[in-house]
Amino acid sequence: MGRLIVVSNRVPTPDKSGAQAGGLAVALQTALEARGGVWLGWSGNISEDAGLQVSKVGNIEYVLTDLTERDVDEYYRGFANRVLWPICHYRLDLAEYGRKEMAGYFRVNRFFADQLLPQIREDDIIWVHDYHLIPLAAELRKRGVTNRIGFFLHIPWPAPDVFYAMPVYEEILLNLASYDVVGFQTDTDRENFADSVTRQALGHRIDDTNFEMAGRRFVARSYPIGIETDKFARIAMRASISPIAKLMTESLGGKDLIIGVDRLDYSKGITQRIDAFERFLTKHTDIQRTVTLLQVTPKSRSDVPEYGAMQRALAEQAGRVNGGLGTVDWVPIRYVNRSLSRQGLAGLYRIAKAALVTPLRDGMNLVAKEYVASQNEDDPGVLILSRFAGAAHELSAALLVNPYDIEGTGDSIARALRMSLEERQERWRDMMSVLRRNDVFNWCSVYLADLAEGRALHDEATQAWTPARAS
Ligand code: ADQ
Repeated sequence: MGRLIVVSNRVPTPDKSGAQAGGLAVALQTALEARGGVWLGWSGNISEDAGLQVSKVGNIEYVLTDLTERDVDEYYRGFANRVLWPICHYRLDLAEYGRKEMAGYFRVNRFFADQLLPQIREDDIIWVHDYHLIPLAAELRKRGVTNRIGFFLHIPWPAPDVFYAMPVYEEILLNLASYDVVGFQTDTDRENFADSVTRQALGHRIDDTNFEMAGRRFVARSYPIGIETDKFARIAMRASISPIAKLMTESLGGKDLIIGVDRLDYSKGITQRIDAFERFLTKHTDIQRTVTLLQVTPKSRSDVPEYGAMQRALAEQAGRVNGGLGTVDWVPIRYVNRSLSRQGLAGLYRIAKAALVTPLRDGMNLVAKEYVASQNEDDPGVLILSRFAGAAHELSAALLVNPYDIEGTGDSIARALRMSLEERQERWRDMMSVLRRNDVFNWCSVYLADLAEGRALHDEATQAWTPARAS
């Protein structure tokens, strides 16, 4: 068995403070540790020094590189987060396409390929993560790499007409043919991808999962990502008596808690959620004052202009609702711009009667899964989940809502708060069995099994095809 090489934009290097890594990092580290391997990516630092920072922990070598200010501006803030991210989340209105940024995106991918090349051994398998690095395999193939290379897209793949609005869509699509396995979160994403390929006759579909494009055969399948289900459940059980959960319970003064936890991002539907909560408060006046919404939203990507504007708009919105409906002894919305520890989050999830997970679009949404795993089976809370989150494909026992339907979502809040114990338990058991079946370790091993398979086919199919390069 060859080693595993993981490449992602950012690399979660083990934290000296002992803080626990998220589920994805734990699963990948477990796979890397078992096979031995390398995890390569951006250090998060900006400098003109292209030297690699290498450290070894157990069986895993972490290889980090700084990027220059220009690289970060064009590749990360520019093309990745102002073109690919909004387009994949159906926000064509927010996409700021520029040739300079696109060229920077391809340039940084070439740079990563150059850094990775000396690390690769003959029987290594390479797993590339997310939209920042789509062209990486094509760049490696140009450099003569014939290893198995897989790609996993953590965010949605949009409907073809949305995708085609990106001026450089053809090149992005063709670059994916250099992978052996292209993984998506849901079948809908995979079908959108298939339609994007076939509608413009850029390639063809051999069967459900096998495609041919640009002279290469590859597999495209969905691999819904999971969480560390059992561990999260254990943490939540202990965390329900943690200081933060106690403090929260005391400060609620007997009121019910509804929780929302999201990075500050326009895809998460936080504005619409606050509107829906306000509608619930003004329509269901009998239970209005029995509940408080805690919205925990750490800032992210603050240097991308849309995010800074959204930060201000949300703070104003929460303030307006509190000012209009709050009383001296009751604040409807507690809005917190902070990160919390996993224990802290798990404790809050566990005491919350309902979670509002209402993204306008989301690849998967792990918060939905974490909330379910954190519940007490004797008295579980209700998950109110957007049908546009990837998680809705698996968690169909949640209260599914359309986040654009403000009144409907508001009514679902009332329904959640009034739901019988029996119905809550039935829904929870259903969701929990899905989460136990497909946790993050299962996700990782199913993907890697597909990636490791079919070497013979791959050896035959690897051709000296090189996609046109943006410069
Ligand atoms: P994200 O868009 O970051 O991930 P999500 O799946 O919800 O979205 O994951 C967020 C993670 O951050 C969760 O584990 C959550 O606990 C944590 N988190 C959020 N707020 C926090 C806070 N205040 N304090 C501490 N932790 C917090 C992308 C895609 C998703 C996809 C994931 C994984 O956009 O659709 O599910 O990758 O593939």
